[in-house]
Amino acid sequence: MPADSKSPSLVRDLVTLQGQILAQQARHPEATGTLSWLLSALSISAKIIASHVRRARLEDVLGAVGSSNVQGEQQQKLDVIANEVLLRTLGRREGVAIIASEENEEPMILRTEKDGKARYCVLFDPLDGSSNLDVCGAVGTIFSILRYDRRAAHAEDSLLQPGSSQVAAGYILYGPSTVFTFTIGNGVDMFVLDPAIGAFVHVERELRIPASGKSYSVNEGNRLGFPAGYQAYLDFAQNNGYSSRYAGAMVADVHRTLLKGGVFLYPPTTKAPAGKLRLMYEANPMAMLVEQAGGKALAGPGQRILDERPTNIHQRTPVIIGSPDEVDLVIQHLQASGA
Ligand code: P6P
Repeated sequence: MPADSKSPSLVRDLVTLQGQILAQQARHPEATGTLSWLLSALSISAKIIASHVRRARLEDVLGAVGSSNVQGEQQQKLDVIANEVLLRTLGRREGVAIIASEENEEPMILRTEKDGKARYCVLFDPLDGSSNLDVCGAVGTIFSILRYDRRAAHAEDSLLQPGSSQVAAGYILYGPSTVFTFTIGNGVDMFVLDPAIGAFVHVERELRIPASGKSYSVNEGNRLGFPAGYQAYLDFAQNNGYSSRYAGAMVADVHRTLLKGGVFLYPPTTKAPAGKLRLMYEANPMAMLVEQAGGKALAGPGQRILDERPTNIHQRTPVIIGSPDEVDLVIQHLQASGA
C-alpha cells in the first residue's frame, strides 16, 4: 500500500540502498542484474564488518595479528576478518571474475571467460586506516569495480585499467554511524545504516562537493619531507585562516572533504617518493567519487588520477583531492615552485 501524507515521514520517504540499486538497474533495460548483485554483496559485507568493528574491543579482536600484509604493514586482526568477509561474499557472486585486495599480494582469479557470467573485477582496501581501531577512531572500506576484459592475455591484466574505466566505486565509513557512499557514474549517493531496520537509508542524492572550503587535510608530521610547492601551499593556508583536519584514515578525511569542502593531500615524501596511497583501490575510487560530485583529483600538475595507466595493482600515487577551487590552489603553488 503506498505511503500517504499521514504516514510517518521515515516510511513516506524511505529509500534503501537495495531499492536504489534496483532502481538504477531498472533505468538500464540491457542490465542483467549482475552489477546489482555485486553491489548488494558489498552492502551485506559492510553490515557484517560494521558489526565486528562495533564489537572489536568486546570480542578482543583489536591489535595486531602478528603478520604483515603485502605492504609490509602490520595486519590488525580486523583487517584479516574484513578481508575474509569481502572475499567470501563477493566470491559467491557469479558475476565476479577477479578480486584484488590490499591484503593479498596476488589477485584471486575466481572465474574466466569460460564461466559465462564473469563480468567484473573488484578491488578493495578492506579496512582502510585500521590502526585507528585501537583508539576507537574511524576506519573504512574502499572498493573499485572494473569490467572483466575477456581479451586480456592474462586474467590479472584485466585489473590494469585506468581509473576512468571504473564501472562503479565507493566507500563504507565505520564511524559514529556506518555510511555507504557510491557512484556508478551518474552522480554520488550516500546512505546511512539504520540498525533498527538493518538497512542503509538514503540520506544524500547526487551529492555535490562545495566548490571551495578553507580546510586542508594532511599529515603535517611529514611536512619537512614534502616538495617545496606543498610547503608553500601550507604556508599560504596557515596565513589565510585555513583549518587543519586529519583523521589518519583516508575514508574519514575524504568523507569530510566531500561534505564540507576543502582538500585532502597525501604528497610525495622523502620516505615515500611516489606517495603512500595506493592507486587502484584507494586513489582511483575516491577520485571517481569526488569527480562525480564536482570535485578534482590529481597526482600533481596536469596529472589527473583517473588517467593514470597502472603497471602494478599495488602501485602508489600522490593524492590531491577535493573542492575544485582548493585543488587549483595547491596546484598553483606546486607550479610556482616548479614541482
Ligand atoms: P599516515 C591508512 O594507513 C592510510 O592508508 C590512509 O587511510 C590514510 O590516509 C594514510 O594511510 C595515513 O597515513 O602516514 O598519515 O599515517
